[in-house]
Amino acid sequence: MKLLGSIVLLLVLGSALAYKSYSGYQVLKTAPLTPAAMPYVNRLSRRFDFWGTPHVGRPATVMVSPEDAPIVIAAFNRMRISHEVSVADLGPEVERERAENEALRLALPRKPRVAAYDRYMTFEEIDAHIHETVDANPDVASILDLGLSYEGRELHGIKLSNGAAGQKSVWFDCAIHAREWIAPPVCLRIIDEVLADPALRDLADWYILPVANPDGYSYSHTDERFWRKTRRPNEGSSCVGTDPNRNFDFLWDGVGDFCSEVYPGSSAFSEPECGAIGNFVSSNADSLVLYVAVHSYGELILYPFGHTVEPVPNVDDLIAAGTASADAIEAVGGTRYSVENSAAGLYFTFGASDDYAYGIGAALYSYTYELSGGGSGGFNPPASAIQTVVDEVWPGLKTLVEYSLAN
Ligand code: 0X9
Ligand code: ZN
Repeated sequence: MKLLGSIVLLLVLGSALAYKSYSGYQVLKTAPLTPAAMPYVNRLSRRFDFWGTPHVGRPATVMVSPEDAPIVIAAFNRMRISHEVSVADLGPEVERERAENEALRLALPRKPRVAAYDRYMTFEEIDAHIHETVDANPDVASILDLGLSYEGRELHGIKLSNGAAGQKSVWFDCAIHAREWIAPPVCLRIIDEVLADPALRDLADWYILPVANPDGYSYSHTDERFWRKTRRPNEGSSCVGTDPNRNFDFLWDGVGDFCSEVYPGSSAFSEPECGAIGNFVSSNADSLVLYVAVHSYGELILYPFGHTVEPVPNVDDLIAAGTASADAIEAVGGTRYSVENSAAGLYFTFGASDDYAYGIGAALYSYTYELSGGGSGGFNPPASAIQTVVDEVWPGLKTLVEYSLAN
């Protein structure tokens, strides 16, 4: 018994030790960015970890280690970008949020076939939930098997369908960026709603992937709260991982530092997680009407392209559908999402999933939703905020589906 107690204590201590403390890390916040500041911020964002999407007219937020803080502050000063310290020491904040999440996980055990919106679920819990949901609804639900992640986790989503041939289809993926924990509950809510409403299944076949980067998502639970990338090691570097949202095979840009949070990978689709989604999108191009990647944070509805502000051919429809969606979100509780071209803030990106789905001609309607932020670093809305976010975003996504299928 004594031995068992010691083993448990060692395990608990071990997992606490394995978790990155973020002690001494700071969060810096700039004044609203001027257009002139954008190219500098863009350059800095290749090396330092900017949170949310840096955007002209809005403050930018960057997390810095104790070693990097003076470098970034000096760069801001040189570029005349005024800034302040918004979190002086992230360590205690992250620890508190982690303790809260752990306590909730113990206090609120998962119920079979019930998605949790009162706490953050682990990858294993979400995967179990999807399987139970499919088992309980064999007539309308099936596993969407996209293969394996780099570390061998199953890329399992769900297909919801009325079974009719020749249906149009819509796609949603969540948490391709590991730390964006508020995203999977949105995907799970879509599943709940479409299961409950046959009329939604008559509209289209629904494909939903609640955790698109399961290795990174798991790692952000066990080791580093603010992990963003995949977990594939980079040959010749101690820096692990690729930004999956720079790894898609559309205008893939091979220039990048292994250690950057936006490292695009060794080749387009070097990451199995991205290749799996890309493969699905390209092989379902005939039926796919709408592609949505759910991210956090920023309260933005972004449409293609990310590499140019030149309007795409159906830009009017993209804006109209996005605006209808934003209106539906606002009607719930007043939160206003802004509908924008991904590059409009002059933050150019290449190889993103939304641009791939649109650019290869698979989905005429393609978006990235940046949900609301919260908590110490924007990626940690308290668990008590999850329900509010899913309650307001679901009507917006439903409106988006209805609009894109009707036009
Ligand atoms: O930069 C990204 O990948 C997304 N922002 S995030 O803060 N979640 O990392 C925005 C992607 C928007 N789409 C394109 N730029 N194509
Ligand atoms: Zn993201």
